[in-house]
Amino acid sequence: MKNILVVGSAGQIGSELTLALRNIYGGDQVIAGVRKTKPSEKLVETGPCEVVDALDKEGLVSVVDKYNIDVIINMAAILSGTGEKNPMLAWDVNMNGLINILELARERKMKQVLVPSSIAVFGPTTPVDNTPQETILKPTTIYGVTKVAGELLGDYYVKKYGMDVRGLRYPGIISHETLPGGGTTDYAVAIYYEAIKNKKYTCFVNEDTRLPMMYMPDCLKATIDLMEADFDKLNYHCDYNVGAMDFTVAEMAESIKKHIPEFEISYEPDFRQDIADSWPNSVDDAPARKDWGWKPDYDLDAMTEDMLKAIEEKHKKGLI
Ligand code: AKB
Repeated sequence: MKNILVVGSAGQIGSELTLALRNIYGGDQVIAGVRKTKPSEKLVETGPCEVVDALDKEGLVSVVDKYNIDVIINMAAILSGTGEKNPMLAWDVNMNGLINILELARERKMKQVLVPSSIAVFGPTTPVDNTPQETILKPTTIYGVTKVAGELLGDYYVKKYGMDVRGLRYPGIISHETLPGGGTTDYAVAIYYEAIKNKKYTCFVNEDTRLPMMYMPDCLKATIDLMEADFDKLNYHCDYNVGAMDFTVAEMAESIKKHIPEFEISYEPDFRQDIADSWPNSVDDAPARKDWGWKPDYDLDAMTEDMLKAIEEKHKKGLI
């Protein structure tokens, strides 16, 4: 039996991951840790919710002890766009929050810690196509800097203290339950909402921008499969590349037009263009496939069909 705490449960990945874990391990076994954001009804109804701030170590300790937590998942982060507007905040949340969690896990001898990473660890000097697992990590965003440091820190706790710390380099994650906030890849979610609501979208990166992306069901599968993988089979710990699909914004627009022919797209690149340009087009995830059997299910058109259907439903119900 595991008692899992998800820090950052109200966020884009955290909200759906908490529900997916509750389906597997039982509602009472998975504690939703939320900071200021009001948790969704689904989160409140399906299991315990606690106010948790990764920067408040005492508060973390009391929740961890109350529920006998032995697995902790750190989904709290300041993403790339917000990070460039407030680098000190990104450093504080992403580094001090992480070290609080790792130290607490060490002190309480927890069974496992999940520390997410991102394609933001790569930078303009990294090979851009099929980016290898082992490559140059010289990011030019503060978010990327904290993610490289986070990978190294997690690996250090594995080596130094014999702990089980794991993590994936998430690509842009696309979903229709909870909106992402403050990331560069947020356009790949916003485009679907705007296609349903207004039949048009103005994108903040240009039409040729190609980035690695993943649909939420694959993101949940990758996360849970890595958590459940046999530790002895892992050749990496906190930095697995995971690929699913990659496409340009123009290709996304074409995929949407198959369902909404009148959809129009225009482009007004802002500061996030530079961030997107510093990240890979696609990643090589051969070690994840070999070590723990990673294999995605969704491609662009399958995802588009699903996203538009789900958002259309919300629109009809007046939820968006
Ligand atoms: C962002 O755009 O900052 C994130 C990420 C790729 O980690 N979605």
